[in-house]
Amino acid sequence: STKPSTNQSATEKPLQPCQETPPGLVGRLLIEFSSPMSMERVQRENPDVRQGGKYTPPDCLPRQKVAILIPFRHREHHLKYWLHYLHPILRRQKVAYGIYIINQFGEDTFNRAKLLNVGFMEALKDDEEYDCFIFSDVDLIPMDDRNLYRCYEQPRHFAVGMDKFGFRLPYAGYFGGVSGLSKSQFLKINGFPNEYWGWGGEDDDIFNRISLNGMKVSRPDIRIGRYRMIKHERDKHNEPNPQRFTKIQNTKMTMKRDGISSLQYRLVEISRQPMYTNITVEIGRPP
Ligand code: GDU
Repeated sequence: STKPSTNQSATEKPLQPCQETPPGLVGRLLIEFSSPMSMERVQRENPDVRQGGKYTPPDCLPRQKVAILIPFRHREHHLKYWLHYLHPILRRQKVAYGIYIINQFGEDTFNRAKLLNVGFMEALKDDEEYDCFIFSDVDLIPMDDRNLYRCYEQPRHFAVGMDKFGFRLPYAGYFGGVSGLSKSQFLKINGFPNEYWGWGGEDDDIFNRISLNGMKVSRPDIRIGRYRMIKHERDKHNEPNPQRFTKIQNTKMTMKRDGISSLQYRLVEISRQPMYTNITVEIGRPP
């Protein structure tokens, strides 16, 4: 006889691989941000999420282990809604996952892409079995659970139809909002750029990296890839980066030296919360 695996007792049948299309999906969802939300409620409604925001399907063997990385600073209010909506969706999607908030320490200029590079490194330190990385803004909620948060043959862009863009792609090469790369896809493009400080351009640079390395972005159907964004004022210390237009012209030259290979940061704190893992990090400031 074989040894029982961790989520199966000796008397039960061995677990089967999770189905390619999870059977319990519900399709289009009602997403709203007017009713108040609390972390206590999120915890109460998601008792099967483990400390640090981890989950493994109890009834089948998941095909991928997904780290979900959220660039973050001063958006606690949004985070509650994100966790409230995403934990049940991800559970229905039958993936093994962990949620990581990559929190930029201090008040220097925000750097989304560098935070996501840190998230990639730190998630793998936490669990070397992650083979898929999904990068999500904290204020974007999918409106359909058939938009499967996992990795694909090609780098994935999930947020194709955001409400603020009239549920359409704003331009063909758009890669912002929510995206996902397998570990090997991410390493192939040397990760994300570290040198985009402030708002804008880093998503286009990532799109360029993908194309320049012979890959092609894959996307869900526009009717399924719909998103609601929680409305907010522009944050402090994340002003539009005036260098972004020239920088995205130079991806071919910069991607080899600027990326996961050149990443430097100082960890401030890792704390395991019931619904997520918080990684606070000092990433420096623009030169
Ligand atoms: N963020 C914070 N705190 C901040 C600034 C940003 O947490 O002070 C995080 C949040 O997760 C936020 C994300 O960074 O959702 C993106 O920042 P904004 O919300 O200011 O930017 P947009 O809503 O305009 O985002 C769009 C895309 C992003 C990214 C960005 C350009 O959805 O993925 O490409 O443009 O930098």
